[in-house]
Amino acid sequence: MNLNTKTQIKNNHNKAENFFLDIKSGLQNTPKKLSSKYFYDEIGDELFQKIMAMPEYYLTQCELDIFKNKTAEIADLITSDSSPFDLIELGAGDAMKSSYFLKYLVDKGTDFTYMPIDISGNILSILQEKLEKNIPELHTVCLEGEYFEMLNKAAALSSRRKVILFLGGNIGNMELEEAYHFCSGLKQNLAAGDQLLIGFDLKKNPHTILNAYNDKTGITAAFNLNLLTRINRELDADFDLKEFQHYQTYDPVSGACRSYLVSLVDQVVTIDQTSISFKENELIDMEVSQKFSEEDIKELAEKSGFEIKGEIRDSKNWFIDSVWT
Ligand code: AVI
Repeated sequence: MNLNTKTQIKNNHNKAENFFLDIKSGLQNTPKKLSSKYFYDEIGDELFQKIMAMPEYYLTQCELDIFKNKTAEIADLITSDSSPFDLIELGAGDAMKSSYFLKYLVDKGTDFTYMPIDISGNILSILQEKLEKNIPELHTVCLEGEYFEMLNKAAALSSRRKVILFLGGNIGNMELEEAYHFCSGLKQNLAAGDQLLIGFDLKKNPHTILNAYNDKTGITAAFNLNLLTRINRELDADFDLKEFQHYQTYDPVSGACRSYLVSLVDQVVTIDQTSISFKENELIDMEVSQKFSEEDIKELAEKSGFEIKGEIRDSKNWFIDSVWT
């Protein structure tokens, strides 16, 4: 396959079936749980763009500060081995931050292929169009699907060394045990010399963190509720959105920032042919956005078999991009 093209590789196999099974089993669980990976349909993508533009949601500005103002430092860490590489971005979204880095590498004449992986085909199409317009010299292969499945695809397409980007604090959307399994899995998928650049939102003033997920404008609430709309549309369900309310918590000791939807009444919701009962005040666990200390990051790297090669912090010292090998 010629990688010097703008390519989009999809894997829609079983996508709808997996969505149905995950949602049904999550809602039959005690406590009820939905996976935040399903937030990102077309409307979810738009709402997330709005979240990233909110003044309260500091994460984007912090990592943007790193990618805009410390680009050379990132490049020094990642391109210390001058051999050509594949730059694979997990959960690339619209690559708002990484595009500064892509432009920098292209301007320097670096030999690399950019491979964004995302579960949302919609956002990948938007990204591809944007990159074609803004960095036409960039070699891009878009991979639509789950991370590990698409990492295997990327490995099958090219045998060059890999640099993985996992930005935005996405690792925080996993429970700690899940994050450890995820990082160990990544390590097992990488060869000697491959690298991982991973973004962590740091523990900080608890008010700052809670405000980022509890905005007065209600955008984060709409982001959570949109998953119910998606389930109604795609799985023929009848959630009444007025009967659910967003509730956010932050525990500064564990660093877990969690969002829930609260059922406001006793109610029964039907999904396809399955009835799900809710008691008044019963919760659906929607998302964790884990915050980390430096020790937490070190522990996660070591436990999953990585060595920390370096790190870059934003000027407020609120966010770290850590380079692991
Ligand atoms: C994508 N992820 C890192 C976001 C976060 O901060 O956990 C998702 C998000 N949820 C609510 N606001 C933003």
